[in-house]
Amino acid sequence: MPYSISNNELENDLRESLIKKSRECGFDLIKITVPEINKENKNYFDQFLNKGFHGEMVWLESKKERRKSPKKLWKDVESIIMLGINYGPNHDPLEDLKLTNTGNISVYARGKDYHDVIKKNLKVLGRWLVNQVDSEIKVFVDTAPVMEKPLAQKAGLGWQGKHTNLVSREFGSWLFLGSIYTNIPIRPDKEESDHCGNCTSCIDICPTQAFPEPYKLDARKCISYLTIEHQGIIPKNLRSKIGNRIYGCDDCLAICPWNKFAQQSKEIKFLSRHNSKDLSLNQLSLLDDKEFRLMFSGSPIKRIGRNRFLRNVLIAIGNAKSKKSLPFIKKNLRDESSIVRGAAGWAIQQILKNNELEAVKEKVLAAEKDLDVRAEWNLDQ
Ligand code: B12
Ligand code: SF4
Ligand code: SF4
Repeated sequence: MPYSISNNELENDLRESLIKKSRECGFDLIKITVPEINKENKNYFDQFLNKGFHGEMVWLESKKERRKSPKKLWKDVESIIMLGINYGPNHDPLEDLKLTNTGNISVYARGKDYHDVIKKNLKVLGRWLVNQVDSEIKVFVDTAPVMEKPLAQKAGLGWQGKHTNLVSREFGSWLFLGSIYTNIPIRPDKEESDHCGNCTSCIDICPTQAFPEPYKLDARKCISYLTIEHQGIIPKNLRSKIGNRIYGCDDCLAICPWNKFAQQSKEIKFLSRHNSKDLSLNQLSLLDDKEFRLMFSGSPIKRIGRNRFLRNVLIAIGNAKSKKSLPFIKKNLRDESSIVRGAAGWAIQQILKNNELEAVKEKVLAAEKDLDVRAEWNLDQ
């Protein structure tokens, strides 16, 4: 029997059923809010763009009005149902940074692509809602112009910590977000308040000092941006800070003291599909396009493509400084992609001493006449 939400008692029934159904659909948290972004968040977002902190992510700017105003994205929206799925790891990801010859993939990207998993769950829940109440819905996860973190805080799922991500009392830093926009008004939940206190752990641990101030991120310096969103060569001054992180970064998330409440994810699709042997940096540096696509099919990593991925792997190889990697680097000095050759040129310089470098330099450069490698070795400057 469909619900009518014209009186409180029936609305309470609907809320209870919605919460129950959201659990069946795999969500760990659900709260409801009004379709408005707080004024301060809108101002902070404008400041972020004006300072150029978004770097190459021009899509943040191009749809900024829709991002700042849910009604501009969909004029009929009356309520936003914010949902969270816990993707908590089974161990401390900071430990993986010690395995310098192994590529470190951030926790969110170790399993199946969360966009696909969450979108599917959102659609099932949304369809269920439409069957209960005469309504329309739209579902979003990550890629639409939706300010998910401010909306999640407004709904009460958690608060935006000084690292700018949403922290949950129940799940710490490890929560993916998704939303269902609906044209029915549902009583909103209470906004969550900030519980960071005097803590500055996330700011202090950041390898690239990407936070100019608490709660503000200069994405251009963030390893997550550099290894995932940034398309060209990675600025030289930041390469050594990247360590073995070949896709994303978790340091500011992992250090948060609220993770003492974190729990391992129940969603098996988020379990890591790789073991450390698969992620040997030298082996990864051999992947051609077909092998890359096969290895990362269904994973968010596939999105950045083989060349950007190899660029990251070669930078990590340079940071590991193992002479065993030399043949792998040399092979990549001849790669078809200029960003791969450039990263290989940088990596070899991290491993060979100046006199050793001299010995191979002329040989490699004479054979290749490669502008990218020449530029890396400062020969044309
Ligand atoms: C662009 C983007 C990125 C960019 C920029 C990140 C950023 N912090 O802006 C990059 C590529 C760097 C990135 C990295 C990551 N991302 Co991302 N990303 C997004 C995306 C698409 C948009 C975020 C956005 O609008 N940024 C613009 C800035 C201005 O907004 P903001 O971060 O909310 O900034 C607010 C605060 O800074 C605050 N503020 C500013 N100044 C001040 C001052 C004071 C005093 C106060 C109180 C507040 C305050 O106001 C700002 C506006 O609301 C969202 C999905 C979505 N549609 O929302 C996912 C999303 C934020 N990313 C996510 C994840 C998981 C990550 C990574 C952890 C992935 C990884 N392991 O590598 C890292 C974390 C890095 C970090 N410390 O933020 C999740 C976060 C989930 C959560 N629990 O919060 C999201 C929500 C995707 C999802 N659906 O789950 N991401
Ligand atoms: S994800 Fe890494 S690089 Fe980015 S802000 Fe957090 S600690 Fe810094
Ligand atoms: S590490 Fe500390 S400052 Fe950063 S989000 Fe967690 S509680 Fe807040």
